[in-house]
Amino acid sequence: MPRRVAARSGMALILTLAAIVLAAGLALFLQARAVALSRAEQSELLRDRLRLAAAEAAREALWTLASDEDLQVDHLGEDWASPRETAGEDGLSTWALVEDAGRFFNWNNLSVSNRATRAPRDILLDLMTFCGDFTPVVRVDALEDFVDADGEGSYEADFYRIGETPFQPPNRGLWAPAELLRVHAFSADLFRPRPRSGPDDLFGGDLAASTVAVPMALEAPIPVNVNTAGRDVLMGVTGLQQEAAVRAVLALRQVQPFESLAMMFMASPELAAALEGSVGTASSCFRVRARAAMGDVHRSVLAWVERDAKSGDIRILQWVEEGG
Ligand SMILES: [Ca+2]
Ligand SMILES: [Ca+2]
Repeated sequence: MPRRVAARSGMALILTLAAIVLAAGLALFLQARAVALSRAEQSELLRDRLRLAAAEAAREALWTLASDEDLQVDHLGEDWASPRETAGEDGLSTWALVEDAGRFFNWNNLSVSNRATRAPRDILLDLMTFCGDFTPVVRVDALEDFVDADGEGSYEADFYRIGETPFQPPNRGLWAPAELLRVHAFSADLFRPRPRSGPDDLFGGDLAASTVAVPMALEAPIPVNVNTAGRDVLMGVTGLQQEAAVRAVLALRQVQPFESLAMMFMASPELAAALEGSVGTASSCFRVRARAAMGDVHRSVLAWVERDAKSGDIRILQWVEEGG
């Protein structure tokens, strides 16, 4: 029956054609999938490579910090304080920077007190005023209760139990500056850079650039380092009446870093007395930021470390990796 054979042949042909089309489609699909997979694998490999390169850049920067020959004095002219950059032929670049905590005011200083002439809260009140916040008292009170160990105060557990999202204040130091936004009366606006009307603008300080949250339990406030702190921080620590003294400190340390507080006492007895217990000439906590990039992919590391004042040994307090 030729017709049936013909029909079968036709059917067979259609099936064969369909199979070929399907096979071709499958091959294309598999090929596309293989390319996609290998791209994913490649970018995974690149991210891993950048993560390692960023960690390595941070490690090298910390190595320089540990090799600091003078642990009694820390200033911006020392090797560890310079940013480090590398650029490989394959397009992989790294960058790392070590900064001492003494360059900034540590928010967590509010969790402890000492017998300093200027209490951490007084310093913070002046620093915030200097940064253009003219009603800092409520914020400083709230932060103090947030980070201090006890539960006595106006802004403790009872205060946060009401409201839309009740929570328990931690009664410990902040682990990251972002935690500040949970503290009553703090908002992101406080940390936005503001235009400064001039170099002598008395209320033009930059709060975000002047403060850190050192993730470490404290026995005493971390002192501000007179050799590394910027003008804004020094203005806060000395109080707003001491502008001339701050200018003198900045000028003197340009010539030679302060090797001891006695040296600062000779330069300005009044200032040295006002700052007793709040400042130092060396630092023990440091922040390292490192980044590795290739094209538009990067990985970064932010770490906090503590350096032993005698041996120079470095202990990692916090290590955070990020990437994009
Ligand atoms: Ca040093
Ligand atoms: Ca508390």
